[in-house]
Amino acid sequence: MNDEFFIQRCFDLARLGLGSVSPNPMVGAVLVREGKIIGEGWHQHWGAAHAEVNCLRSVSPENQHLIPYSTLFCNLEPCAHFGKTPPCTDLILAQKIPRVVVSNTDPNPLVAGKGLAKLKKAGVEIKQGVLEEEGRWLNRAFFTWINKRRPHVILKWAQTADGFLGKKHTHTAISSPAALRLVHRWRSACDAILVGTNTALFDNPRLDVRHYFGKKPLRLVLDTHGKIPSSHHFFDDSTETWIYGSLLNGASFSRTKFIPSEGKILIPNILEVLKIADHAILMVEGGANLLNQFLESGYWDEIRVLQNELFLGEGVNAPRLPANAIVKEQFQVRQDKVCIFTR
Ligand code: AOF
Ligand code: ZN
Repeated sequence: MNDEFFIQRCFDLARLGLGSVSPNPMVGAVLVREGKIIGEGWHQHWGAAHAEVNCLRSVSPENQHLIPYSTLFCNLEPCAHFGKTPPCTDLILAQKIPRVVVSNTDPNPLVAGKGLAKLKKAGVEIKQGVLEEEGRWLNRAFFTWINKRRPHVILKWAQTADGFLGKKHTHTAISSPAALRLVHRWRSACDAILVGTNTALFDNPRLDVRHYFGKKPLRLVLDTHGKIPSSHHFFDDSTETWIYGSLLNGASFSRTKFIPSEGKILIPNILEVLKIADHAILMVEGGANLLNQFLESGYWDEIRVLQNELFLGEGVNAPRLPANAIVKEQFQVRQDKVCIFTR
């Protein structure tokens, strides 16, 4: 069994934190002695124990004596700072672990190479960069959050085979139930979902996670001209919602916040407000106008397109993919082709 095999296992463990750790990274750790895994752990919730801590805690009493003869695999460089939890490097040194293998160095300026340097200085053998590209893709939202200092922006749309989002001024169901389930899974892994006025008006979306399980993201809608009827799902106060527009007369809400705004809302402002609230992953679900605004301004990190076999003949044109978009993942969900692009 080589180092890549165990880093791959770290990725699998890390992924169990999807939807629960943002804006922290997804991290998994594995302790290996002579090719045998004797401990495993992952970062389970934001603010809770780091992967390395959970991994070492999982070692059975009869295997504890093997720790100073084992290799610790971790997809992210162990931290060297006091955050919500103490530094993982101190734990590694206290447990006398002689070898550490990582995929990515931590871009967080509080760590940024300091973790590995500290371990190296203390005589720990270090190997870094194992499956580095896979690790960066897994934690792409975290890398955006730290490197670009703003939320990771995912643009998502469903289109027909002939390139339409739907018929004009009416709701058109395009995706199959299986694809819908996938979208709800994507939602549960996001911190916030945004739609424009027309989508909210004509589709009346709930923007919830009823076809999957897990976290319900914040709903965000632009309604600066007060066009969305108060009977629409957006005003049902069922989950945390931000409405860019004016407060409804006489209505009282507990989970719905109105952000007073007039005229055009600038994308950097939306991203800034999300950032202040620690919402690090935003999915924009339409409509065409809003998606095009994100594309034209360059505020996108990922594009997810579901394409069905339907032919509509006419309707609202799907956004045009930017020239610098490259396919990163491609798969089929029943009759829907799913494509994930990055830049
Ligand atoms: C690790 N192992 O499992 C994770 C790390 O506030 P804290 O203490 O949770 O620290 C959060 C930062 O620590 C986060 O921004 C990232 O730099 C690093 N995350 N590091 O060694 C882990 N989740
Ligand atoms: Zn740590």
